[in-house]
Amino acid sequence: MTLTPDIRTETAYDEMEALSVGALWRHLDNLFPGEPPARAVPFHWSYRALRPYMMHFADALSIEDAQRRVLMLVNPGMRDTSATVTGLYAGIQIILPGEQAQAHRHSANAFRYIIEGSGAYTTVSGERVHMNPGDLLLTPGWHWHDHYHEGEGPMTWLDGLDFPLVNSLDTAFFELYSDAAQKASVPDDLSSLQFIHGRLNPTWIGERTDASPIGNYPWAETERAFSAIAEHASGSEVDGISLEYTNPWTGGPVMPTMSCRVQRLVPGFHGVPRRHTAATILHVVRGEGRTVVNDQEFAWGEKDVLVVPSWASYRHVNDSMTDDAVLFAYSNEPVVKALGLYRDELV
Ligand code: 1HN
Repeated sequence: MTLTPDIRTETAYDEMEALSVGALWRHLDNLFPGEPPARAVPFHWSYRALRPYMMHFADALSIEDAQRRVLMLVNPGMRDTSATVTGLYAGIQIILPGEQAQAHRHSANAFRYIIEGSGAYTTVSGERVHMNPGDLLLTPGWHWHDHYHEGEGPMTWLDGLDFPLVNSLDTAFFELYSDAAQKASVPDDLSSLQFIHGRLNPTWIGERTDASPIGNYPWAETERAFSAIAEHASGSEVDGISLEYTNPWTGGPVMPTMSCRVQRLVPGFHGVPRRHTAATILHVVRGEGRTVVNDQEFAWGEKDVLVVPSWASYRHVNDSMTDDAVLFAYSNEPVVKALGLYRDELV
């Protein structure tokens, strides 16, 4: 007996496709993999290899034409979204003396981790925030921001954004500001001056935002923390002396979608391997070392960038017996945790 004499299995799949219908039994393995599939691949970008291209375009392309002069670090497994790893993006931006990068805002959260040079500032919601190597500057979603370089020599920094996540949720908005630059409306570096002391929050500020109100977490503070901790803690056996930049209102990550950390790997550090479901981007602040991701070994040097996808095992090694290695790391851990999807294990 047949219930529907007009339907034949041989042609049914095509007919259903024309109706925008799929057969779950043919897709179960794809849709419900036993463990996270490797869409983002482990990858390493050498700063030394990128720098000539940055310098070339600093010469060949005006800031007005580019709006932002940035080399995107695109994961070979995620070319369709320009993501560096799941949910996250990294790029290297270069700005020359006298250049003004047009003011704009977007719903994506952003930060900059300063690599080379000094004398530039970014204006975020009317506050000029000055940049020096090793500083972490925040531009939370929908804050107007523009950059100006009043110093000498090129400046470069790592841009971190969550736009791959924002785009995947169809929540991307973008607007140009009416002028190239915002006018300063508060004293320079005000938010850092008011908040950076950590456990002393200004009581007169009413609005407690889920993104940190701090414009700049300066390298000088990071260095103070590392030297105060010195050898009094051995840190994490996986990540070394790993410190998280925090939102002073919550004690949590600096922005709702991205956790930013800085980690010191002492001379001779051999990390224990681990994997977790947060995707991570690492930038080498100083030193040299290697990271083994799954079965692949990546040797890294100063200013390089490296990605560890979700559920890839990783272990860090600092082979030097005399010098520290310092890594800046950011991840989508707050998103993964907020959704109850975080898992980790030593492997
Ligand atoms: C952006 O606004 C900046 O403000 C840098 O410097 C990189 C990448 C994608 C979208 C917006 C910046 C960006 C970006």
